[in-house]
Amino acid sequence: MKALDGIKVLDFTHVQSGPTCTQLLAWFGADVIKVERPGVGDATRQQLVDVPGADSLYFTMLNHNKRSIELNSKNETGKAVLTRLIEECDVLVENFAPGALDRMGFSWERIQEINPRIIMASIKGFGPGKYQDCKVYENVAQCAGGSASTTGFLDGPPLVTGAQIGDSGTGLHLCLGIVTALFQREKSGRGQKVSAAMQDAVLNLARVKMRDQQRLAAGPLKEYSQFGEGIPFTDATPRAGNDSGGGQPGRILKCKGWETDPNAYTYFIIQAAVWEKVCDLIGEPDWKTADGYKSPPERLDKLNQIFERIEEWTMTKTKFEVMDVCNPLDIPVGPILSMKEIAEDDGLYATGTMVKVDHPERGEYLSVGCPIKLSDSPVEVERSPLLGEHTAEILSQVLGYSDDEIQDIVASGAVGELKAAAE
Ligand code: CAO
Repeated sequence: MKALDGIKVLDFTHVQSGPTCTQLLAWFGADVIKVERPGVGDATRQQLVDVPGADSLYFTMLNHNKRSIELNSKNETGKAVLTRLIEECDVLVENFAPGALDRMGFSWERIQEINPRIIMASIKGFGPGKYQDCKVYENVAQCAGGSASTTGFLDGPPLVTGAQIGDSGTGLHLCLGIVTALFQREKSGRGQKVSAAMQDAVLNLARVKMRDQQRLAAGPLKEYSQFGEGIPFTDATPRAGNDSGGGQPGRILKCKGWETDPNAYTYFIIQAAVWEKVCDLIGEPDWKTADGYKSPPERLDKLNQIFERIEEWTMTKTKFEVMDVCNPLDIPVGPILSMKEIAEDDGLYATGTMVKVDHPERGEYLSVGCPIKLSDSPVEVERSPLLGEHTAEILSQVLGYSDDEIQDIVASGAVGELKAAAE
């Protein structure tokens, strides 16, 4: 038994943001039915292709545990089938460009008419307002949500991050909204509309930078390195390089081998509680009691000097040796791990955080498993569906069409050619 057993999701999502959300719902046990344009499907199937003729990793890693139906939602018979799907499903998730669903004839009002219990969940780039009609991709959201202006070094341009906080971050937010709406439906008996804008999700994840924006009114941000460097603050939260975002100063420091290995670095935090242990470790025992060093506020204007001294020590160790020495002392440190190192970490496969998946077109590939572990609802990662692989079984088993009716639907051009399920 899985947490969302019995919940049917009409998955009208594409690219990354929406599929991230519906993949989580599938992992939690929902029956996720991905609706794709006949012969075309989700555009990511054919983007960033590494194995010619096979679905790309972009697609396969975002669409595990789903079923795929090919359906033309602009064809009259296709609209009738879609109406039946809306009747049958508990949740409809979509991330089309603004207005696309309305243009198909499926406004929220119409969807509610068809099924008052349905939860309709939408991702758009922006919420209501002057940018509501814009199409938006990941990096636009990172920029508009305040993340880019606060990422990077003070003397460089704004930077986007590798973590897909705009797409996958918004998908996570939407997923929580859907599960919350399902919970409320238990009492109200009604569905509702759940909306998550990518700008809002990024801003939520960059919340601490809005905290700092307001703290500027009370004077310079003393935890930022620029304070110790004597560089004046402007009226907006600046970029802070690798400074810790919180009250415990931290930096990325070089480790043994940094000259040739771009990831031979560690993150090192001088948490106040372990300051004395840090001083002993780096051979500066006097700093435990010296004026200007003994308390956290005294150290704020000399963090660069302190971290340079710590770096002299970390450069004598590999990033893993730094972990081995510091962990028993409760000094918080973390190695900068490359994707290669993560892909080779057996411990992550043991927990299901990394998985190996078989695929009929591409063979075995690595994927990231479910990062949320439920003790009573374990996740088994299954491969993504081929385009239209489940059209026939969804028409017959979920929607109850007879063989003759299915032949008529195929003849109308509303669905692609029926395929036998692949192994
Ligand atoms: N049958 C028939 N038509 C279909 C269909 C189906 N099964 N599925 C989609 N379509 C149609 C849509 O109705 C739309 O047609 P119209 O423009 O005539 O109304 C058309 O396909 C294209 O949809 P789209 O505008 O959503 O797609 P796009 O590639 O042009 O834009 C994106 C992509 C992501 C920019 C846009 O969907 C968007 O802004 N989404 C919201 C924000 C978002 O999620 N962005 C993150 C994406 S992940 O990086």
